[in-house]
This record gives sequence, structure tokens and C-alpha cells, in this order.
Amino acid sequence: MEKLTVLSGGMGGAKFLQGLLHGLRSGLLPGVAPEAEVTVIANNGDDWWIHGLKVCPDLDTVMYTLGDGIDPDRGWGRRAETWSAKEELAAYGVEPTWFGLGDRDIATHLVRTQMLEAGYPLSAVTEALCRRWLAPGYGDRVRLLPMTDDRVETHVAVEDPDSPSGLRVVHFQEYWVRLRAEVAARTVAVVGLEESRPAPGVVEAITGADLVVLPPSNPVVSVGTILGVPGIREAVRETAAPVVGLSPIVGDRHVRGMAEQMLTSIGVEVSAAGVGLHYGARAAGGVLDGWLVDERDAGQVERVRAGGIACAAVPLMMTDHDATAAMAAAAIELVATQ
Ligand code: FO1
Repeated sequence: MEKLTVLSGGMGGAKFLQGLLHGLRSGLLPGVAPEAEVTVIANNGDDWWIHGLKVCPDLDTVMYTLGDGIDPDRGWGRRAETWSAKEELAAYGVEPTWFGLGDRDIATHLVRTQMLEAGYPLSAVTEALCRRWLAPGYGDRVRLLPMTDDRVETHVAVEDPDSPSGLRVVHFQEYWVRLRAEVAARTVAVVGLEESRPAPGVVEAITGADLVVLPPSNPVVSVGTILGVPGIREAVRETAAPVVGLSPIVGDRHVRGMAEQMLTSIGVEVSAAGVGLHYGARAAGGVLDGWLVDERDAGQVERVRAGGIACAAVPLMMTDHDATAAMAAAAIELVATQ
């Protein structure tokens, strides 16, 4: 295998990619050439405009993580960050104050916004930003593509007793950062998704891959959104490469983030098998050939297999790069032997 393509959200996907790259470098991935290239197709449905700047959290989380510039504790934004601009904006009374742009991070958003306003598409801007972060070094074999160059924004309908309809629609960032995903979410609507087109290179990266991986990212607002861009699900269904995913749900709970709330809002069972069967077998109109669940969910393997998907139970905790590389190796083994 020389071409691996990963459909990624933010933190979970970025952490998985770190382990995958570690596995590549260390020769831990069976059947994968040491010089293999990794294309990451990142969700950009949780992007938004704030203080006149275009912010792309998942793209930046992947870029900073692979370029070793991420804040390891927060899992988003820059390492060794300072917050003077945020404090100054608050002193002017500028809202919202609940979403913070760090001083270092702001430089990324300034460059991105200026390039977008000069007419460059997001994919070209991302490539330019990645020249700094994915230059020879940690991420040298990685290409990062946004799923689309079009404006797509995830909104969440939350319960609000003060509203006449009982509902209020907020941007995903407001749901996650301000409301901490603690209010009941009724539906997720991705504005602009149906009219969006895959960014240049996205379809080719899937149809020309030797392996397509769905990492343990959010199946609704990350991978689900990527698959919702018209043409991407079709490419995943049609590629000659095996398609394998890793469950973000372990022991019927998400490992991080808000997958439980998002799955519930779309009526999908919160379990490893529930998510695998939600993605579905390629042979039955879905997108998966293989699905890895955590060893704690070994009892769900047969259910997934009955849905036409190869399935195995292995440790799925990304505790360090070796553990994550072992997950990637197990995913490859699962579909390589088919
Ligand atoms: N997450 C927070 O919890 N609080 C923030 O103030 C915040 C700011 C922020 C700025 C830039 C960026 O790229 C990400 C940021 N995030 C913040 C993370 C982000 O909201 C989410 O974790 C993702 O969108 C979910 O994948």
C-alpha cells in the first residue's frame, strides 16, 4: 500500500494520524510501504467566522498536531499560547467572549482570511498554511485537504423553553463551546452541505487510494459531514480500496467530545456496533468493509458481522503513539485479509 486516505475530524482524527504516521515511520503497519503517502480529508463543517476571521478548527487541529504546534492539553490551538488579543477584545466589550482566539493562532486566521478575501479557495489556502506545518519533519508525507471549498456550517437545534417553538438553532461552536453540549440537541443541520462540492483532489484521493480509513472521529458532525458532501460518499462506495473504520464509542460512551449527544440527536444507538451499522456495509449500500471495536465491546462483534462488515475487537485507547499505531495496524490487517 502506498496511498492511504483518512477522513478526519479534529482531535480524535489528529491523534489517530499521529499514531498512523508513527507506525509508518517505524515500519509497524503491515503491507504499507515506508514511503507511503497519507492524504487527510478534513471536516470543515464546524468552521465559522468570528471577529472577521475565518476559523477552521478541524483543519487547524490536524495541521498543528502533525506539525507539533498543537497545545497538547487543550488539543486545539497553539502550544505556548498567549491571550492578549482575546483580553483586549473583551475589554472593548466585543462578543462573543466565550470563544477564544489565541495570539499565535490568530496569525493563522489572518493569513487564511486575507487569502480567502483575495480569491484563493480554502484548499489552496490550506496548502499554503501547510507549507509551514507539514514541511519535512513530522508530517512530511501528509497532504491535508478540506472536504470542500464551499461554505458549509453545522448548526444544532437545541431545546429552549423560552422560545415559542421550544427550539433554538445555534452554530455548532456555540453548542459545543458555550453550551458545553449540555443542553438537549434535537437535530443537526449542515447548512450548505447539499450544494457543496468536494474540494479539488478529494474524490481522486479516495478513488485512487490503496486504503481508506475512518478514524475514531465523530460519526455525525465530523465523518458524517464529510460523507455528506455530494460525491464523497459515492467515491467511498466505489473505490477499489478497502474501507475500514475505528469506533469512537467504547463501552457505550464516547472517548472524547460529544458523539453521544450527536448520535442521540439523529436517532443512532450509542454503541460501537450502532455506529458501525450506521455507517453500514459497502455491500449493502453503506461505506464500510471493516470496523474495529474496542476489546470491551467484543460482545458486539457478531452483530456487526451480521451486518456484512468484517469486525474485530482490539484495544482502542490512543494512550500513546505505539498504542495508536497498533490500532492502525489492526485496522489494516482486518481488511487486508479479506
Ligand atoms: N474550544 C473551546 O472549548 N473553547 C474555545 O475558546 C475554542 C477556541 C478555538 C479557537 C480556534 C480553534 O481552531 C479551535 C477552538 N476550539 C475551542 C476548539 C473547537 O471549538 C472544537 O473543539 C472543535 O470545533 C470540535 O472539533
